[in-house]
Amino acid sequence: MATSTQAVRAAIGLGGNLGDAPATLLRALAALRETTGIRVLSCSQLYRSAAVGPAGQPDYANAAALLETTLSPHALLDALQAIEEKEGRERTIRWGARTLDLDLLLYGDHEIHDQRLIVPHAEMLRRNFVLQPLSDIAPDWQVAGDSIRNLGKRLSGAGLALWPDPRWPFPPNVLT
Ligand code: A4P
Ligand code: MG
Repeated sequence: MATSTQAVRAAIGLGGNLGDAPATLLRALAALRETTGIRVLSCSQLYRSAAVGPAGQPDYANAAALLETTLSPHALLDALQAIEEKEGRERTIRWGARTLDLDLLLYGDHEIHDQRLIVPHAEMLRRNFVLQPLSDIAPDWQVAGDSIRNLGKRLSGAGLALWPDPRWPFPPNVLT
């Protein structure tokens, strides 16, 4: 896998709305920890959010994690997609229901626009289920000239709530 020498801080979004989604997200975090070139620094609280996309889907479990990585952005995307596939992710309908979705939200201060990768993630600033979890762990990260905390406050909290699950071990702002 392509690696760069210097570690870069990256943020990812985790989501899923089929099966036991909190358990799937926990397995994804364990798989990230086991990936060479990735260190998981912290993870947000677990949220429940109303699905954005085709109607009639179950609610999502959503969370965000902060990583330190020596992988290039594209190698990191490869790693995320390999974990999605291990969890039985099938790519059929855009924004359709899925066991696991891992999005690369931020990669240092890099801006990437190519056929495989758009970073910062194209939809993140419009999504409370991304910015709220990210505010738990990276409130001061600057994106588009403002902090994640402020950007999140501008969005309505509609459709978003904490998902209390005794299996979820991450309180906000705690390094794991
Ligand atoms: N891609 C480009 N940029 C990125 C990036 N920054 N991170 C490309 C990850 N992938 C990126 O993604 C399609 C292609 O996007 C990938 O092959 C990659 O090269 P996908 O995961 O196969 O398909 P998708 O997820 O259905 O499409 P998309 O457009 O990535 O959707 P999103 O933005 O991931 O949204 N509602 C709630 N409540 N919570 C959610 O988490 N998630 C989605 C998916 C929809 N509705 C949701 C949620
Ligand atoms: Mg996606």
